Amino acid sequence: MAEAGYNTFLLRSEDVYIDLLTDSGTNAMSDRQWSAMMMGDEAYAGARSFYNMERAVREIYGFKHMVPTHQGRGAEHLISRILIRPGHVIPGNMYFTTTRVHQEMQGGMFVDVVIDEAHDPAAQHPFKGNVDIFKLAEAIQTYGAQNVPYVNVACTVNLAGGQPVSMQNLRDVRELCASHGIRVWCDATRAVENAFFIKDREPGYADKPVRAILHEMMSYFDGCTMSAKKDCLVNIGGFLAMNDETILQQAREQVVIFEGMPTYGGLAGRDMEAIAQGIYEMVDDAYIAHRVNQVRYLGEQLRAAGVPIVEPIGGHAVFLDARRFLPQLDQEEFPAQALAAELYIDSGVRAMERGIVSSGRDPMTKENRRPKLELVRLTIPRRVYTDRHMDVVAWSVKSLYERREEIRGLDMVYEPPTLRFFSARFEPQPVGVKTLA
Ligand code: P70
Repeated sequence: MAEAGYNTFLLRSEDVYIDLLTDSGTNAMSDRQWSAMMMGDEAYAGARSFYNMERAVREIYGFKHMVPTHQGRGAEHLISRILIRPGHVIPGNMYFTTTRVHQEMQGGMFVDVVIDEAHDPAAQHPFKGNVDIFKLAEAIQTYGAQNVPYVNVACTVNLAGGQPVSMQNLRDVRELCASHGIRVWCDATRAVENAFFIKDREPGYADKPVRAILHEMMSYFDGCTMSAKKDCLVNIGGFLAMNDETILQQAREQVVIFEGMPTYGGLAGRDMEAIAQGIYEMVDDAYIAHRVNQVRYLGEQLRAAGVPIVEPIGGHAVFLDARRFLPQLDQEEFPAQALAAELYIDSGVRAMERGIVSSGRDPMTKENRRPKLELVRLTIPRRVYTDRHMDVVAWSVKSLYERREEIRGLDMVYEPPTLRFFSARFEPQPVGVKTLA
């Protein structure tokens, strides 16, 4: 851990026992996906594999057009370049790191319009990722509809703890935006998990297949950015999907500069085959129920032991609430970073900080942003681990909780200029610097 600068991103995976850093690209592919990969058409242009992926996106998501990208941030880059101009404001249901960076790089500003409950780890709400319609209306009024190129709605909301958005909320957002002529874009990275929560929690959806729920969700959007590395059960890939042909045209113009031809966007033909097959597998009701319930299985064990976690338990990860876990530490002593490091030292389980380090600095004031949520994310890859692995993780977290008073804070000794969490380095605070309360 010392060699890795107390940053779990800097560990070698060989040195990790159970890897819960992320569910991104860490999925196990099925026999059908592997065999589809053997059929990859590696033509430079117009590959059959592109048309297979396009067909899957049309059928399952329902958007007319699709441009592949190397991963989600590639799609974010394209849509930000196409729609955002300096001075624009992009309301969204909580920030996501890469999404916001691309908005800011185009001279835009992200405005948070998620409901207040999303920022409170203990608040109980079945759809904690919902957009606050009043906050959104206020933002449109304050900045003027002409300065809002689109509203970006993530389903589920990663940094709120994998929390879903309700179908009713999507309808309400659509209606409000339509009345102002504003587009609505989806970050569909984990939309299948969101669809499962709608089935589970929203009246009228219990008997509908997840596939139909996802399709209805997407019908309220003009398009989506997608990191296929999550829901689509692959190791690499993404896409930008839309109905509008002008945006398609612009996306095709941009993608050749940054990713590759519009029929491969930085992906190999075989990658597009694996995504196409994964898109059909991800909406299997039994699969997605198992996936979300495995996350719940880990979360329930921690909750039963009194460990502070974000509730309700989300779709892709269990989030430890580092503020309540380590109340002796100030946020500037990086409690979530310190807790993730301790977990690795205890059991070789790798988690990820999602707090003040991830949040970065305000581009204007250069001060640390101090997010309300100071979390450690235990992210479950799809189709990789058994519930026995989850038992080991629960055991280790519980043992840390029992000796939580001993855990010290960190000092940041190297800070890169952007997306600092990926490569920042830390050192434990010297003993005696801070006396424990
Ligand atoms: C994670 C990954 C990626 C992601 C996402 C949402 C809701 C877009 C993207 C970008 C990887 C990650 C990214 C930044 C910091 C830490 C980890 N999330 N929207 O582990 O997609 O990675 O394919 O470019 O969650 O949560 P991509």
